[in-house]
Amino acid sequence: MQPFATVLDWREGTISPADNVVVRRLSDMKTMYHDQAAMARMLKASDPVLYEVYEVHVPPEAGHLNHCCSIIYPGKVGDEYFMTKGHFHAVEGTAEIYVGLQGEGMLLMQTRDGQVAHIAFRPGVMAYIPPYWAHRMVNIGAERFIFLGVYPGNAGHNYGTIEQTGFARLVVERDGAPVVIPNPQAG
Ligand code: S6P
Ligand code: ZN
Repeated sequence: MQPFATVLDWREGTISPADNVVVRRLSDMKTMYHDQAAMARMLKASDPVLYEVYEVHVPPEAGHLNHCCSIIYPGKVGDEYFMTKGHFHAVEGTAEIYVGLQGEGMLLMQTRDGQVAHIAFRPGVMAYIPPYWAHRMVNIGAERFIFLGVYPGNAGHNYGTIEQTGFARLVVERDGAPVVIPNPQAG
């Protein structure tokens, strides 16, 4: 294939041209927030977009690099901040790099054998997510949280494990500030 370029608008979080834009709404995340009553109340009123991902497709092979830009909107379900679904890569031995572009976030990570980690994001923070670590981003600020992701072409996504077990840590608001706490419901 030939070299190519796209344009990343790092203030807006868009990539032009993008091959695909993933749009995730509250209703796509029904079971993922700890306060199910708050989720039900919010869904009765509306079904807002929680985040979008501008994706550039490359061949799904190990030598290639997927790159995409995610925008998580500000907000909470109950006391839990808007976040991505979170996933292991389908090919678990693949890493990822996240770079913070706008806003404030928290990166939650965990392994299948019970290790957990988190990294606070502001513009310029560049995190390395090693192979075998599941990852979820959370918007802990009042503005949009925008970050770039780069990961191997063959990585794929496994959402099922996180859907079943949840994340070991939650990011919730306490006394007006974000805190990372153990998830009492984690399986
Ligand atoms: C892909 C990479 C990101 C996420 C995106 C949305 O490996 O980690 O592009 O896909 O931030 O998160 P999620 O968990 O819904 O895929
Ligand atoms: Zn990933």
